[in-house]
Amino acid sequence: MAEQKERTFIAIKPDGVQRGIVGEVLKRFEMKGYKLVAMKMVHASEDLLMQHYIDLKDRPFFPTLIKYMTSGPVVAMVWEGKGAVKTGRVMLGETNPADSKPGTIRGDFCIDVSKNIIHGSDSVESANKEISLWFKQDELCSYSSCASSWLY
Ligand code: IDP
Ligand code: MG
Repeated sequence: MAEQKERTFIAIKPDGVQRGIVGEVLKRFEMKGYKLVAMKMVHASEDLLMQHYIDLKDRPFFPTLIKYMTSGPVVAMVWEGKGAVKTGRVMLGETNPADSKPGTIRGDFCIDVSKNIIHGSDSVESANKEISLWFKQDELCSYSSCASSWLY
């Protein structure tokens, strides 16, 4: 049962919001069978993004990345289910859309690494960190999904 409670943090970046890809992303995660436990639109602060991307602070593209991510609202979400972190990353595709296979979100909807439309946690540990950074505990909804017995 515990493995079905794995959570990942997914965020549609400002370009994904502007380009109208929010519904498509929601659809893919819903159709897969993952459970939406939190979602909000937020124009994130530089401070929040610096914390979110702290591991990349010494990379040459860091300032551009922060500027990109603060350039407009993002749609932040938490999805729950077995293998949500790893499978979520597979659904996203590679960091560089050029290396992403068709059928993945980045493979289907974007071209350049600097505008790759979506974020997904890369481990359970970073998912937990990111979820607590972006969401307050009371923003995470607790409910049972009627689909769960048909998925597991
Ligand atoms: P990830 O988003 O697939 O986990 P990371 O290596 O964690 O990839 O990088 C975070 C984000 O930084 C990427 O999604 C992308 O938006 C941006 N990024 C990564 N590498 C480059 C680059 O070489 N140039 C510009 N932006 C980059
Ligand atoms: Mg990453």
